[in-house]
Amino acid sequence: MTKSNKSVYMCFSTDVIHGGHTTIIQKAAELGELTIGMLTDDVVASYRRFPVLKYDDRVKILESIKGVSKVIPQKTLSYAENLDLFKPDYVVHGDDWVKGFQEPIRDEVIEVLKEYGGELIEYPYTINEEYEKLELSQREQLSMPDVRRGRLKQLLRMKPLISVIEAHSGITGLIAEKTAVLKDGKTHQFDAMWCSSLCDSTAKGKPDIELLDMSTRLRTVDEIMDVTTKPIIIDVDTGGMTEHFVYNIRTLERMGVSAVIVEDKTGLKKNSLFGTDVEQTQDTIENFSAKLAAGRAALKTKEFFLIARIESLILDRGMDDALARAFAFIKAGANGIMIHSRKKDPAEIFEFCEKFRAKDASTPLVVVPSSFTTVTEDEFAKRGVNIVIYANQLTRSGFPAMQKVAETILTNRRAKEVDDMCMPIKEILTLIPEDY
Ligand code: SPV
Ligand code: MG
Repeated sequence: MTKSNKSVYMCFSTDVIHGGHTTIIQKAAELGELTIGMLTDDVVASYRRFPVLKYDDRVKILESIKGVSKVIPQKTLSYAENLDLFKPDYVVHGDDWVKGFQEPIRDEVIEVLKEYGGELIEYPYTINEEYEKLELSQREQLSMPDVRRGRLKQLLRMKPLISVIEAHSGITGLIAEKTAVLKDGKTHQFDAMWCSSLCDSTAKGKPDIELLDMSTRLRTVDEIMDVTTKPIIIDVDTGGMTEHFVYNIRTLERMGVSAVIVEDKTGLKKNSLFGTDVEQTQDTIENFSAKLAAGRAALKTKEFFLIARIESLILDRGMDDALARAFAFIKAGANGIMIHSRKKDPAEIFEFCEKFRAKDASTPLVVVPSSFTTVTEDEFAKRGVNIVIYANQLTRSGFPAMQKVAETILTNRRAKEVDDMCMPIKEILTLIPEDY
């Protein structure tokens, strides 16, 4: 076929270029002048996995391939914006998107093409074991401590808001790693995992009073790390004695954890959501600042976050106290602030964000909306929040489901009545692929 004056469009995201890609690029280039829409890093991270090669490098590679005329950014998974702009005669894709996750994207492409008389051309997609192995090795790289640790910082640069869900075991880690939804042409995945003291303790049938020792907490982190690639933020409660805290955070940093959140309480820690119903003691600004400074000095990398958690609103100590602490803790060495509240009304959280951001435009701000659940991520982002942690929802949803099944079996003295409440046997057997 000779090259015509037609225009052709393809979308790429990959950081592993293989023969399958170059073959389809060649075929597309034979149809006309080929433009590649390269998915931006934030889109790749939300749809597939964190890109090992960043946007600029991926563009350079594609530009150097014979047949590619130019490479432009595609800023959403949806092709609509670029198709409207360039109105290519052809869109080329492998036929692997006919079914599955990308089906609605394909449907939209067909619709947009129909509007101006463009055509979709699909070539058979070849599954090649070598390519699959390449992809797997990229994923393995992402799980290595040095790569994983730095990804939280990279994500904060890439996206206005990081969405984090709790994980307390291998299986909840996999849910955090793999759950994805497609909505309005955009994909959503959790960016990172929260290793919650509440959920880690609950999973072991223990109260959330800093009872689990650090070895047990590290074991949970290791279990999650073993089967996932996303960054981990760990809740280290009060951090314990400063002399122990400095060792523990260095261990976490070396393991590839990206951030610790340490709260400004002292003595016997109780869960914050008890508020003032139980006795809880807030540390002094001086003591806690000294703990943070010691922690900062112990760390080895620039990419690790030491996030100070402020309990002033939880303990009804007021906004001024919360703000004074935030600025003092940053001065002492914290490079992130978590502000907590147990109120359903987000007003005090919003007020803190506004007053904090008036003086500090860049330090990452973290919230845990367990009580103020009505606020959307977009709203948080507008108010200057950088990290939203869904701290306990997997535990709170899994536990009642199991309890109901246990009660139903006891009531009926057989398992038939719970058949529909349970995942089919076949699915549980294949839930975890053996080659993960
Ligand atoms: C946790 O998840 O363990 C937390 C957050 O510390 S909260 O339970 O809201 O205090
Ligand atoms: Mg906790």
